[in-house]
Amino acid sequence: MKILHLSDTHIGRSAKPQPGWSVEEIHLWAWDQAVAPAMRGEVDLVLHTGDVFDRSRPPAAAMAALALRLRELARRVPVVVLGGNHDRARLHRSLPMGVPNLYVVRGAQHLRVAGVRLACVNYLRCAQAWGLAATQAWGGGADFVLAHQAFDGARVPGFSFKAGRQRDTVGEAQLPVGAKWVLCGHIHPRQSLSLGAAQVVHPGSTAMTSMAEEGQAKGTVMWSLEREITWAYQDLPPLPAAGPPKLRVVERPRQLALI
Ligand SMILES: [Mn+2]
Repeated sequence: MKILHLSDTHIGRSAKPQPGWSVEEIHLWAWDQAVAPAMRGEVDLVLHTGDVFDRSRPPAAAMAALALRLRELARRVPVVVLGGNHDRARLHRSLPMGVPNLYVVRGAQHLRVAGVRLACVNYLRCAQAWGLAATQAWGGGADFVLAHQAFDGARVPGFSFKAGRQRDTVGEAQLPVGAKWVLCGHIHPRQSLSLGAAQVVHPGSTAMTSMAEEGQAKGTVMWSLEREITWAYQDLPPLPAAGPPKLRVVERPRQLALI
């Protein structure tokens, strides 16, 4: 089976709008590119590891645009969405309710979706609290841990996270015993790191959110669960210079023939 893992879509923000593109259009375009394999029916499960929106109270237009996309996506494939530090605890209020196949994590939860066991923990400010929540979400065992944290050894330009130095940086001691794969958001340059017996995999953000991210490859991670579990980064295509596809207002139906 295939799992599409994306993260940090920060709908509603961009530090560097390009000519012909608005801030919102860049992030929605990146979203559409990121989930394209799922829309084509090529994956069995989609996992989003947090910072869906850029703010905990997103603009109404951003919520509407994403609601439309999530409904379409969840019609094709189950979707699990985790809350990041930007979403805070309000994420479930910013996403459509009652959509079959759309799972929005509240706090810490153990989910079984598409036959995969997921230990899901929304962002927490305290690594110790994260450890307790993760152990609860782990339950009797899970295939993947879903997180939105910095883990010991994660890097951003000019800085390395170290457990014990920052209150919310998670160390090996806080991982549930037996955890092998951690699918993680929060760190925008894509990277993977080893933490004891576990591998922490960050797909990174889908579009630039600050100038510090200039030049970084943006994309998602595709997981493959066959005899063994493997994963690979997927690059998003570069932003088309021509700008986003525009919706056109049709005043009279017969004008359709002219488009
Ligand atoms: Mn983020």
